[in-house]
Parts: sequence; C-alpha cells; structure tokens
Amino acid sequence: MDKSTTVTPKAESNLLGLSPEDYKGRPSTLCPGCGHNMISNQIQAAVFELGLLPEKVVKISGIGCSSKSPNYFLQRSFGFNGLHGRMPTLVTGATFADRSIKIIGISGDGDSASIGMGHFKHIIRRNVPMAYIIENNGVYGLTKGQFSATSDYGLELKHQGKNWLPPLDLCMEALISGATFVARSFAGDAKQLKELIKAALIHNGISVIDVISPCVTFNNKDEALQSYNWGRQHEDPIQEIKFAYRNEVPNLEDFEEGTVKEVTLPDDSVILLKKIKRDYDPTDHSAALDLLTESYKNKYFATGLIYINNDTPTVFEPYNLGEAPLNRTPNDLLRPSREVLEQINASLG
Ligand SMILES: Cc1ncc(C[n+]2csc(CCOP(=O)(O)OP(=O)(O)O)c2C)c(N)n1
Ligand code: SF4
Ligand SMILES: [Mg+2]
Repeated sequence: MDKSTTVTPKAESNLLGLSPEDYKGRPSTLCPGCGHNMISNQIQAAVFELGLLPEKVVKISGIGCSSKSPNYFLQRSFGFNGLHGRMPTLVTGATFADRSIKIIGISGDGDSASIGMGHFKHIIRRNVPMAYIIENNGVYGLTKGQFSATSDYGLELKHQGKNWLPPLDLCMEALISGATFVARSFAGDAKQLKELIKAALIHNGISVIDVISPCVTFNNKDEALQSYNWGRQHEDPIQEIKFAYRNEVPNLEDFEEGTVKEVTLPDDSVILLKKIKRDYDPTDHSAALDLLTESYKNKYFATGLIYINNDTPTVFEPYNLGEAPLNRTPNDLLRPSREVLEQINASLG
C-alpha cells in the first residue's frame, strides 16, 4: 500500500480528553505471552474508559512477576512495590492517608495464597475499598516455577515432581472471609476482565478478582489447571457483563430484554449481567458458595461476577474517617491542643 495515502486514525479520548497512551506503562519485561501482560492491558483500558485521572489511582503490589506488572500500566500513577505478601498492609495505610484515591492492588497466587494469606483475609474482613487483583498462574513464576498454594493436586512440573497438596480456591477464601465483591476471570477473556475491573474499581468496598493468568514458562502444559489450553476449554462464564459508569448509557445491542439482571452501585453505576445458561443471582451468598464448591469439584472455571453486596460498611465507618485526606490535614486539626491534652491528663490523674 502507498503509505503516503494512508490516514492515521485520530486517537480516541475519554471524558478528561486523555488518550489510551496516557494510561500506558513502561514496556513489559515479562516473558512474551505471559498472562500478566494481558491483565495489564485490561487494567489500563478499564481506567481509561472510566475516565479516571491516572494521578488519582495508586498501584500497590507485593513480590513476584505479577507484582512487577504495575510498572507496565498507568505510568502516570504512583506505584509501590512492597514486601512479599504485604500488599494489603500498604493498601490499608494508603487508603487511610487519602480515601479519595482509587487503589489497585496486584498480587500473585504465591503472594496472596502462600506468604500473604493472613493479610489477604484481614484486608477483606475490614472491607477496605480497593480492586484486589490476583494474577493466578499456580506457580511461583519469579523464583522459577515452584508449586504455590493454588497449584493443582497431582500437577507435575519439570523441577518439582508431583504436587501432593490440594489447591486453595481464592474466590472461596475471599467469600468466606466476608468479601463484598468476588469475581473470577481468565487473562484470555479480555472483554469480561475489563468490565469486571471497572466494576471492581467503583464498588465501595473490597473487590477481589482472581484472574487465571498462565505462566508460559513454567506452568502451561495443556493438562495444567492454569494453562491457556485448560482455561480456554474449561472457562464457563456465569453471565455476560457490562458496566455502565454513573450516567453512562450502556450499549445493550446483544442484551435482549428479560435476560438482564442489573446491580446498581451506590454512585448509580450499574453492572448489567446477561444470563447465559443458568439463573444466577450474584447477591445470593449461598448460591455463590454452591457455585464455587461445584466448580472446584468438577474443575472448571466459573467466571464472572460471583458475589456482590453493597450493604456492608467499609473500614472508614467504624473509624469515623472523614472525607478530608489525612495526609493533607494540617497538624492543628490532627492533634489535640495543649489545653485539651492537659484536660485529658488531669481527668486521668
Ligand atoms: C519474604 C520472602 N520470601 C520469599 C521470597 C522469594 N520469592 C520471590 S517471588 C516469590 C513467589 C512469587 O509467586 P507469585 O506471587 O505467584 O508471583 P508470580 O511470579 O507467579 O507472578 C517468592 C517465594 C521473597 N522475595 N521474600
Ligand atoms: S516466568 Fe512465568 S509468570 Fe514470570 S514473566 Fe515468565 S511467564 Fe510470566
Ligand atoms: Mg504465581
């Protein structure tokens, strides 16, 4: 084709007038084909489409190939790569410093299900508002492919032999710990993943998304639970999902009437769920437990929005935390005055 006659398409822009370029990260140094890269792509697309200012988003992670990936999306956002399994701790601190920021926490199956399991459970109990994304490949990728706590029972890896421990299901762990938003997705299902990330970022509480994210270097044999092949063959979406942010009018072209369930969030955003095979109500906790029990037993990935509950107070309520960011509150408002301290001391004397 004669290049001189081709027209460069105008870059699309969002409500803020920013282009997808503004949401990109640095070039990835992960292995080509790694599932984690696909998740990064959907995170940047979701934040772009929501029209959030990158500077109002913070990325926090632990340790692992997955935890390196925040470097590869949202370059304009602040990021912190913390200690192994301690992403939730850092998130809790950050959220108290400024509750107006959106927090994306990135973790791996090793980071959350092994060393960080206690922290995973406790941030869920506290209902800290954040999108908690687990890039689950069933191995410790960064340290060259040891079994993790989500590796399948009987999985055989080159340097590891056979795994004789049963896997943990992180959606189940989240659900029984009181998570107010639980979803599962697959790195190969870009459309579903993007909509779930949008909903997770807007949900007012902890949003856990367990994303099956194949490690092409250490755990991608066809018969491995977290491989691309297994995921493609065993993903069973429970619904088709679209997210309409606040007053956004969703494109419902392929959503015929009578097949759609709507879940409205406190800010009037709506999650639209189109029934696929079964009637499934993601606000029903027992149904979610049944679904996860059944899919674990029969080894398929029930993906989509598994559970949501908008009625649980977030961590801010019990602490009476005001809207004003603590990190920008002047000392005279943060500290009691000398007179007040003297009164308190006197009352204790
Ligand atoms: C306290 C501590 N223990 C062990 C390690 C070694 N280590 C680094 S990454 C990692 C596992 C990462 O696995 P996962 O979270 O699944 O991430 P992936 O690389 O698979 O994306 C381990 C054990 C460490 N960095 N710190
Ligand atoms: S080792 Fe595995 S998890 Fe790590 S970058 Fe490579 S493919 Fe991804
Ligand atoms: Mg891993």
